[in-house]
Amino acid sequence: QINEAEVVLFSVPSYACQRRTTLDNHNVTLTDALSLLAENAELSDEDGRGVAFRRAAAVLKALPAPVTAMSQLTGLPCLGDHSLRVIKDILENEASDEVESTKQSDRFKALKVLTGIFGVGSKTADRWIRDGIHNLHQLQESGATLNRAQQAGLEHYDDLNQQVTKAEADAITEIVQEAVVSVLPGAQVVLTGGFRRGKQTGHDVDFLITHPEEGREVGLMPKVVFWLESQGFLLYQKTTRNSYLEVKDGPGRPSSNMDRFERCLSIFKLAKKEERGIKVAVNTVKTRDSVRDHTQSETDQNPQSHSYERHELTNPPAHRRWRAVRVDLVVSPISQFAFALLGWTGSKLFERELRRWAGHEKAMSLSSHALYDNKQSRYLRAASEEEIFAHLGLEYIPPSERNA
Ligand code: DGT
Ligand code: MG
Repeated sequence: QINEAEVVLFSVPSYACQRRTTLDNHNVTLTDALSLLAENAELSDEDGRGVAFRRAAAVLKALPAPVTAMSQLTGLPCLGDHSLRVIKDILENEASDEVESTKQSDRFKALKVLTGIFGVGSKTADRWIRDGIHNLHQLQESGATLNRAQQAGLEHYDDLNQQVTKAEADAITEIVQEAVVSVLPGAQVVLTGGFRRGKQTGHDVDFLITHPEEGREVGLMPKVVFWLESQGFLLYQKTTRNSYLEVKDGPGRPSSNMDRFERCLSIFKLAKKEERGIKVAVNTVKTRDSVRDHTQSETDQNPQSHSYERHELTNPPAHRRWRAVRVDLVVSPISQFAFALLGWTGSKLFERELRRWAGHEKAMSLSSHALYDNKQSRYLRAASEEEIFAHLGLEYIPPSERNA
């Protein structure tokens, strides 16, 4: 029995963008449980419930020590009845029945497997499940029509469901840098997403590209894509105008340079570690793969190098020397760069909370393009992330502390 006087009480501000959340999470069991319920809600098209669980998990991620008693949570924000019930179950019984039964449920398992295909969202997965498709085998047998992204997603399913390491992200950074500088000297490449926040693994690698002279970035994306494609680095790519958030951008009219904001969703063909460093490594790989010149003894000598092929369902070549990796490229004009950098660094919840803070507390609209002040009816300029936090009346939080 814990004496009340010994219980550590916690206190955190209510918006995640007011808090410092490092990767040092003292409540992994609790946050994993709440994140699983969030994921299940999101996959079931219940976004409101999903956000509630994400916010609750984020509060626990920001605590300086493990939670040991419910009484410690008194007064903490964002912990609704449902989340508190889950936390209580885990503190008392080491597990939550709801979390365990969700994890075991056929529907959740099927949604996970199907949305694990690049290009497949919860709506498509739900439709397939209603047609009796619960796994990749059934999908392949069903004759369902797949778009180009989904075909690529299915083909590289195992690779794309294996976490990308920091070393792989660094190797891809070098390739992207070479591509960008070759087609536009002086252009800059920044690693964003989870890796910028200091994560050691990720589901993809995110880049933001700009040029210090406004306007020079126009037309850059197709050239970069052409360079990468001609060097054999791309297994799939689709370039789109970025339309994310613009709809919700509020009263401010979208700025005229918005249509310059381009995004390329791609799948890279990354040579495995022992193959990297060889100039035009991928082309070498291709030749070697096609002539199948590798011997069994190579496999024995270097068992780890073939770990990517394990459980290969849809793409079974025996000894590939490369793996598929999801890579996102975004090009931004320098005038919007700070907003784009802040918007693409994440975490997703941190971003959502920044926008909620801006709207609810400051009557401002924040996007990856701009910050609009509704009271002054004007856009606020910023050349750095620090300036954006200052406009928002927030203490600056560095990327490594945005892991909400
Ligand atoms: P990961 O890749 O699973 O390790 O985790 P993150 O944090 O890198 O997440 P990711 O790659 O999905 O997205 C990176 C950040 O970019 C994320 O925090 C929010 C933002 N983001 C994602 N998709 C979009 C989009 O379509 N438009 C904009 N403006 N931002 C996006
Ligand atoms: Mg990412």
